[in-house]
Amino acid sequence: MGTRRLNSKGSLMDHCSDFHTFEAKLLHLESRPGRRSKNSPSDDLEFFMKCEVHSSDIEIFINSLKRVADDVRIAQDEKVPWFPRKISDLDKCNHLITKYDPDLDQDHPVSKQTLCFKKNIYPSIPCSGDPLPYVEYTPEEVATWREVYRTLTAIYSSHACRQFLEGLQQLERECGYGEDKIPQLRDVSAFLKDRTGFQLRPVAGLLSARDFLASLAFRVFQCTQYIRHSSAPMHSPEPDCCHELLGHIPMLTDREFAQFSQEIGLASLGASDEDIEKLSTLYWFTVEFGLCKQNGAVKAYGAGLLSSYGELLYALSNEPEYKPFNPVETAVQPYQDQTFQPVYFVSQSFEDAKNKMRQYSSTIQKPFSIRYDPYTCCIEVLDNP
Ligand code: HBI
Ligand code: NLE
Ligand code: FE
Repeated sequence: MGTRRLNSKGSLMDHCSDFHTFEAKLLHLESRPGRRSKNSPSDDLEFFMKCEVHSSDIEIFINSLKRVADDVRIAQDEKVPWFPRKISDLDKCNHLITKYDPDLDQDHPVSKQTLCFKKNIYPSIPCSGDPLPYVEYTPEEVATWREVYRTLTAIYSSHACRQFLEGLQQLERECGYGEDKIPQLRDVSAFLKDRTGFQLRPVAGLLSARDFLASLAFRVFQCTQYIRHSSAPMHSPEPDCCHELLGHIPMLTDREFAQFSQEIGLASLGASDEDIEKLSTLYWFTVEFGLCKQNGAVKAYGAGLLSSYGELLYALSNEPEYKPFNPVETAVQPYQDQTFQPVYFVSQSFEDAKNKMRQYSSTIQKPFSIRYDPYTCCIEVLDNP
């Protein structure tokens, strides 16, 4: 995004098509008598405009404006995309993206409750500080949870990494996890906050990668609260509460993994669109679909695997391709968000993944550096000299 001020030659209307073509958002428009004709202002007006366009269009937009404007400038202070600096700023990080519109795509089964969440209850998402809403799930929804829980827990001991198994055990002992009821985000959030400082926030569906990653910087995990349709319990292309509660939450009870997740979030703050795309791909192949070596065997730690019986079996069969986790390569690997991944990345250990990610993040170019203050939960921005 950029901001320009221009002092237009000729008629304002002559130049509107540029604004239209680049979908420029007009932030300010002012006209005043031209300096050379104080006596007859209406004949010669100067226009000052301030607008925003997408960063990828800036150069070409500026060039076309320069043909008609005396003075075109990029506002220095707005070159860096906006990012949250305190936890309450996350109230502005809830831009949903629609991959599926259930009204248009009849093949994608979603439960009635999902539609209700998406259409009515949210997006009046609770603000930071509000108690998380309790949800009454229908008997059919609880039956779906039971089936997912039973089938997955039957294979976790051979397929899941050690940290996941320990986390799930704690949740079963101390947070009411079990097949008979869907855990409530409010209870799980309180439990997690005690362990690793992570807290949950309900969200109505897939968020933009920038918003989703930004919340991780504050140890806030944005969670869907509705459940997949009963006709497809073994795999859902989009996140649902089975994915969040079974895939992500046990991992987020682990201190090292919590740190890893937060660091991806911190790296994303104020990053360019291209860097967000790469970080989001790295998140995808680690937090969502990562594999790691443990005692000589390959185990799953990615939440997208640990919440999908179908993909968990597939990922640890000899069908898919494995590559060693290496951020520079992994960041540009195309990924699949509708069905199983064709390739998975294997880390030597979490520590190794964390060190490699840290090294990678330090190469992301930003005109400032940041520090997270855990006492105030605020981001301190330090200008680079
Ligand atoms: N939104 N609610 C939600 N949950 C996710 O897991 C999620 C998202 N938006 C983007 C996203 N994941 C991916 O782009 C990650 O790779 C960041
Ligand atoms: N495929 C996963 C599941 O079925 O639980 C969800 C993935 C969300 C990124
Ligand atoms: Fe996820």
